[in-house]
Amino acid sequence: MSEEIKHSEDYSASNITVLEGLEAVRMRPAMYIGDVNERGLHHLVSEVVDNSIDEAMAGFCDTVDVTILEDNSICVEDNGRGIPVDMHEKEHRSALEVVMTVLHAGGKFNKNSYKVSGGLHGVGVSCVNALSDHMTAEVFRDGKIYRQEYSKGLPLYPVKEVGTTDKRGTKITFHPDATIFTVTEYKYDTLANRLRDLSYLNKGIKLNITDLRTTNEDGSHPGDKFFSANGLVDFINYLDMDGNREHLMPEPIYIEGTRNNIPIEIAMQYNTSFNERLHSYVNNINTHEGGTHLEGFRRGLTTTLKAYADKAGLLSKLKKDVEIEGNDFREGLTAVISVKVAEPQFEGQTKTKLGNNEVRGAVASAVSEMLENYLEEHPKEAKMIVDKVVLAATARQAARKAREMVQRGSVFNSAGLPGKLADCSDRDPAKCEIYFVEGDSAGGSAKSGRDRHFQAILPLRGKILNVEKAQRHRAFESEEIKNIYTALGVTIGTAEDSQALNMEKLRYHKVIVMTDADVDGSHIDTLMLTFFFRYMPELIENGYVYLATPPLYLVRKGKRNVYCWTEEERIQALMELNNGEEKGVHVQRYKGLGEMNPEQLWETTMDPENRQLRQVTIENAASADRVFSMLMGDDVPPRREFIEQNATYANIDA
Ligand code: 0RA
Repeated sequence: MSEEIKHSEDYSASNITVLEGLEAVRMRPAMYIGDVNERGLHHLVSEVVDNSIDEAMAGFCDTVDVTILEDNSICVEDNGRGIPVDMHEKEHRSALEVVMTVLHAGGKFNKNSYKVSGGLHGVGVSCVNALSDHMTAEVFRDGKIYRQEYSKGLPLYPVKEVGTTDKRGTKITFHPDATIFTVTEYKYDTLANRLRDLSYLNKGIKLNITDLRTTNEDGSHPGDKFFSANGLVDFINYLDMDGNREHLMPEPIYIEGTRNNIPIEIAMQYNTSFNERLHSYVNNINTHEGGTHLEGFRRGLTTTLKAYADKAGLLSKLKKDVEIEGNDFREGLTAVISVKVAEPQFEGQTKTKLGNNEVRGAVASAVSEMLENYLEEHPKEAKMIVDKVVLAATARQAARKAREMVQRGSVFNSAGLPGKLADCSDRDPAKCEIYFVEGDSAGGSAKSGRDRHFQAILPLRGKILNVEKAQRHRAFESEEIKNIYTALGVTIGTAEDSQALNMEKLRYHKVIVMTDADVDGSHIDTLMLTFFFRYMPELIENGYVYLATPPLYLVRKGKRNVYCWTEEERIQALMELNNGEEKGVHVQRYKGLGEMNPEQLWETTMDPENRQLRQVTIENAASADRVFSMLMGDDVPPRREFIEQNATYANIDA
């Protein structure tokens, strides 16, 4: 057998494995990237950017440029060493081709730097390639430019030299395959927010984004440049820069070190608010659901602060019947925790909860040691923190009494439900919905119009409390908020966490806020979403929270009614019913839900067959957090500016 034949057999043999790998990704994309909707689409960018971040963290590059092209292709370019292009001995093709086409091949070339970043599933660039109808890889190395293109993951030609350059680096351009994804339009804010997070999580790297799809008045393109010299310390300051939080310390406490080979980085700061802001990351991935690193942080924080307070005799101010507990250390705390774990195990509903047990102790001991040092060296700050904790414990005592009220309930009917609740008859939560409706009159229409088998109605009287500005026990004293808890059937406190939401008895899996399509209505939406985000984030995480969308217009000619949700639909309806003429048709602008009769409300806004519910999701917890405190806080100028710039909830993808 000649050498040449043997070679080609090997080549085709390895091609078959490649094909099988790519086929698997295209058959079950969700298994690799989470989903094929907006989240998965944006996830592709993270996968590619993460490789460049790895190269930067290994010390070989300092800039990553992300460009959204006119056709929603994404280009990611770095100034690193460039992916090697030499022939791969066993595979008989270039290393670049292997990295780009073989599942999980990326790591093999990166022995020296152990891979710590990586997208949600760390699937690598070959997976992005498989899900792209077109991809181009360009490598700038040794003065030359190399190129290879692919379609659905398969090379269109072997790697070729296409010119000379004095640049160094790697440039990957891909266009997501519209036969795989339900949406293919990139959202600038989603990508920019992700890059901003990454710049704080990986200090020293310049991350730039440019959007070529639109042009500014001066001919330039919209874009942002993200760079952080101080990493998590800058992150804390950014998160709290909303005008509503006064920091208690001149600088955040910063902890950086390695325990049991686990790199750990933490920054924390106490402020004058009542909310806890805790963002945790594992290998640059936002762990929404927390996990062992967070447990370790809380344990280290609580034991160290408690021991310090005891030793310094600072707990004497505490009333006799008040016991200090873990949660008291969290009021007004902003903290970001970032750990790098070689083989992370992700668990939980959305696979964003760290499961590795070895991380808990490592973080706890790192926090204890470094925090102890800090407290010894900063007695003034230490006292301020302990005083705040004592105050929180005292307030919690009051809150507990209010909570007991919530659970006991005086305004409830014989079934222990709020008197204003028109409940449904079905008892299977998965089938049941509850509508929170603005105003008693719309509440009345909703009650008559609904399907009482599975739809419950709770009318809201006016605006609910702005929880962004209230202490927890004040919130629990509010009648409306008590009603919401009782109607939903949820309580506060689980076996693991006395503050967590107990959803075991949740009575509805669709929680729908229905308000007028006007300024007041959108204010109520925001108040309600703020409440759910701060007090019941588990509901949002599970995908249970929705906004109803009543139509804006009714266009009527004779017996034909057409409901319209947008201006375009109104014009379209005029075309269809009356050749575009205004005369001879009746156009009604709905200002409030109350203007619709029960049948119309059912037909347009409540009937599962016709209605358009908007599911509330949180695509980036850090930005959502800022958005809520900005929208609901005291500081009006930034809020106005924000609302002007963002017609919809920017990061609360409702
Ligand atoms: C492994 C080895 C070398 C470079 C890279 C990986 C690399 C991969 C990516 C992916 C995106 N950008 C990247 N930049 C570099 C080079 C090893 C050497 O030159 O000795």
